[in-house]
Amino acid sequence: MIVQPYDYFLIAWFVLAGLSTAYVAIDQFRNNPEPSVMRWGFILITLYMGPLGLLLYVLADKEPRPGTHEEFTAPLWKQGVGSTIHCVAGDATGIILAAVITASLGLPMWLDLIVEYLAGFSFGLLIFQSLFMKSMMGGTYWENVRKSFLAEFISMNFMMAGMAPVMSFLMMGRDMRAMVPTELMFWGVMSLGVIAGFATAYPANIWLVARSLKHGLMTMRPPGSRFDVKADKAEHADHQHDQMGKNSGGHSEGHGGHDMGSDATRPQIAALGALSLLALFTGMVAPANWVNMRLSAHDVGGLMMPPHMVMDRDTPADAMRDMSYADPRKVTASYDLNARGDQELGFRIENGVKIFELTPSVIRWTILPGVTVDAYAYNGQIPGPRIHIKQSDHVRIVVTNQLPEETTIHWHGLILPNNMDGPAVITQPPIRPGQRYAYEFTTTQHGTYFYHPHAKPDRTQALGLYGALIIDPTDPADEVVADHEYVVELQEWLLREGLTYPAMPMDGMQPNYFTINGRAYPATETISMAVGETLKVRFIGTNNGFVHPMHIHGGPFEVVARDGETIPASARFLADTVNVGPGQRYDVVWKARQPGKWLIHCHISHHTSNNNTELQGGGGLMVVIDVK
Ligand SMILES: [Cu+2]
Repeated sequence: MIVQPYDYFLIAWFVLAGLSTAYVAIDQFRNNPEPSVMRWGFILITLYMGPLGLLLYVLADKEPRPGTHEEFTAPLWKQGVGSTIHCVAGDATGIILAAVITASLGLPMWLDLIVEYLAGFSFGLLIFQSLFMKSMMGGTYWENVRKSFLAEFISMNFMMAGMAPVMSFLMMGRDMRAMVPTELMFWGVMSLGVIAGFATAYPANIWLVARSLKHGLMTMRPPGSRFDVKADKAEHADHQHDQMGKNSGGHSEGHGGHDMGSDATRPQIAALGALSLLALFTGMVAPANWVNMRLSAHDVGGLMMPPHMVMDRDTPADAMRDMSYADPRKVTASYDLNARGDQELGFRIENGVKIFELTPSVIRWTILPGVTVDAYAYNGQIPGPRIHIKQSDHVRIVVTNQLPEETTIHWHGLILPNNMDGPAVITQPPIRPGQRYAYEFTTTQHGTYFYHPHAKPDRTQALGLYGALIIDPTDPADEVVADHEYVVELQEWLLREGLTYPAMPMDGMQPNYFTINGRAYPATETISMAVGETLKVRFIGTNNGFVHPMHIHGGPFEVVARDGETIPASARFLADTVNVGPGQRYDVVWKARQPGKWLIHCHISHHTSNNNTELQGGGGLMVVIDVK
């Protein structure tokens, strides 16, 4: 599924890569007079480098007209391409196979790179260079290994010097789908890595091939085959050492191949070898200055980080998992503006016990016209359904975890048995995905409470898990009554590039949307009342990050309860703003003194904007009281 715009590019890229590879494969075997090892080299390279591989093939290797391959491939730059392809095809195959295996095993990134290097080098040297070339070069297998070792070593070092940082930075970058072989992003990074490796290995290959230390492109015209065409101008290519088999249609005649006959000096080879090692070391080690190379695909594979989140070489996997997006591919239902959160939750009664069901799952919720969040929600609602019970009720709340991660529920402010309190690990094992857990207690208090997860609440509550718990007193005289009642549940959201991250008060994680009861103004509800009537607002700090100074226009309100506890009449006080901190509740009674549109809003002005924009006079934490 498409998560980011570049996913479209990746799909297009791999379609092109597939078509390009098919073309190269067909053309190589039908029309190009080359030894099989080079055919496979170009086919693999085109598979890895897509249209770029095709471009290299047609520019440097594809015989333009019958009998011209020798002459066409003679220029040094083309020989360098052939030499690089020969190396990269084998090395990259080894590296990619190793990368798939190390990702599955969950090896840390630094070890991945070492295994990949060894696998790439081994595959390139032992299979692609020595095994596939033996039939053409003659000699024993181990002679071939020995003779091609140095050139392959230098080329591989430069190749990995280019490929390693691409893998490190992109796999451990924002989009860590790149660590998972079942994701297109993984293969995109591999492609880009091979392209980078090709580019860094190419200059050295030019020199190696010019100094007869490595093979370039070759022509092969077996007698009697359809390639057995007299090459008309093949003599022009005589300066190329490795125009092996030209005109003869046969195998090496000894002037190419591994009979180096190179004029390169030992100091030259040593210097190039040393430089290749330095490049290799830099490419393998330098990224560790920026990314945490100790992490593995098992730790962080598939995560997506918000832009500008602080991510450095010390950031642990746990922090990355905590701050990763709500995966849109795990969304099970979508809700538009007609859906409502905070709906009173129905129950059944068994043996005098009120039984409620809460099922957290991943949903898509509309907070504004055209603005959706991928959220964690109880029963497909944001806020979660309102549990409305009576003081002295015996309740059982059965939780079925349909989230992709662990959860628990904490009943904020309630007096209950310790093992019903909810803190994961501390009072209960977390409820794993797919598991059920029942909370059971008898309420003794009354007032405004709420529930929320206590397993990674900084992540999962920030993604939408919270709901009101309103408990009516057994003695109606204990209730502070008003003509109207409105519950305000606050929330902060971080929505970037169409993806939802858990908002947190830390760098890169600050929220940019704010909701009351799951909607941002102007999509919030309007409260209708008449002059002279009273409104009881129950403010609930269901949010995680900020103290919201909640203010009501049109005159002061009376603060009648705090944190569920009714304030004695003599101690109640007038105010026009209450600081509603995370977890806090304030019940206030406001009187409509004059007709008109009066606002309830947060007094941190940024919180009354939607991604810093204002619409119809504001945004975010704003509700209109329409007094007639
Ligand atoms: Cu605020």
